[in-house]
Amino acid sequence: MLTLKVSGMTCGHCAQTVTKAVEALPAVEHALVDLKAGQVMIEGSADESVIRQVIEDAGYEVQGRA
Ligand SMILES: [Cu+2]
Repeated sequence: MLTLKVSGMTCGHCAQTVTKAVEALPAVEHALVDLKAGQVMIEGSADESVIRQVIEDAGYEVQGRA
């Protein structure tokens, strides 16, 4: 499992947007956003760089691994 620190997620809508964007990747099995912690947990075999790009494209900033 990969956990990334993501800034800019402030509400349930943000969490849903990020979850949907990441789960749209075929190699991602499951994504879970922890709003309070500002983290996204990802299960699957997708490349970290691809996941980061998808989150950035959705309008949020990836700060690194949690
Ligand atoms: Cu929001």
